[in-house]
Amino acid sequence: MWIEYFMKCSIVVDIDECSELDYCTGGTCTNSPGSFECICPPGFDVSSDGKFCLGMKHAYGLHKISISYGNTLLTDHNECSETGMCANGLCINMDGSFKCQCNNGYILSSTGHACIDIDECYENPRICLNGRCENIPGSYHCLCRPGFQPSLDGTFCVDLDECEETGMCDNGKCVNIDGSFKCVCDSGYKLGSDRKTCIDIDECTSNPCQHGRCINSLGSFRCECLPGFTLGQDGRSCLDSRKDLCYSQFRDGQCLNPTSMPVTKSSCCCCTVILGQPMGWGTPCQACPMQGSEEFQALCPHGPGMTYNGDGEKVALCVSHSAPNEIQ
Ligand SMILES: [Ca+2]
Ligand SMILES: [Ca+2]
Ligand SMILES: [Ca+2]
Repeated sequence: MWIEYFMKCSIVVDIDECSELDYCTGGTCTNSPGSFECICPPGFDVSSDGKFCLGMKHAYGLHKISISYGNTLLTDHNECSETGMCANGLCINMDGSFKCQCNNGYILSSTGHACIDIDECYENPRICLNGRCENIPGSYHCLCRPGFQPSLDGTFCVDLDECEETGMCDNGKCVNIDGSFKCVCDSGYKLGSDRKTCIDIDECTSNPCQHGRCINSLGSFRCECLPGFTLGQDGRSCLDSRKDLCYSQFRDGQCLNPTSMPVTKSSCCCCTVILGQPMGWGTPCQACPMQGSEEFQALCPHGPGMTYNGDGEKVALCVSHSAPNEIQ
């Protein structure tokens, strides 16, 4: 009945719906003769009958609207229900609006409808110090240079302490340096081709033992001298330095006719004049090596008549000593 009453009287008396009936609360209500227009604020939909702005009850606490629509739930337009909203983020619907809460590593696009990856490599040129930055969706990687490793938080590269690894620089000392390391090898060792182990130097390849035999050992070597020779203080030279009596004859295990002065073995035994039998030298007395033997060659490398060191005069002593025997 009351609706009919309004219709009849509208010709005469316009009702201002905007001020009298709480229509269009929260929106812009424009009264006109016999009607009105409701324009809702951005983000809010106007009800199908054009009288209300949906969802404005929350913003304004207006019970009259909810009463007018009974138990019908009135909401604003939910942008979050649309597909593709706030990609890489969380869409949060709000009365009359919405917002995108972006995931870590993402930033709001210019439209505000999506979250786009932050290119950390571009944003921060100093990122991934000592390495190369590789941008990935939502994050980035540091590809570290050789000798570096990612820092705990992964934002840059720190020196790798190679010396903490096992088996580094055996037989030497490992020295860590920025971006690398080096092995300082112990004496007698050299750096191996892998550059992280120290290997024994074979000193014998350079023939360090003069007139002796070289025996290589780990980290060192030694020279062994031939019988009758003594190793010099340098540990490398075998010297014919021992002096003892020289005998012009060695016969039946006996040494006969000694010199008056002790001489070295080569001064005695490298004689050229031998009476078909060996001479003798030393204590206990031993036979001199026979010419042509390997032992003679080692003792008298310069040949008969010359000492081990190539000195002919010293052998002359032996010659002069032997000469009378030859004459006899
Ligand atoms: Ca990124
Ligand atoms: Ca290092
Ligand atoms: Ca060695």
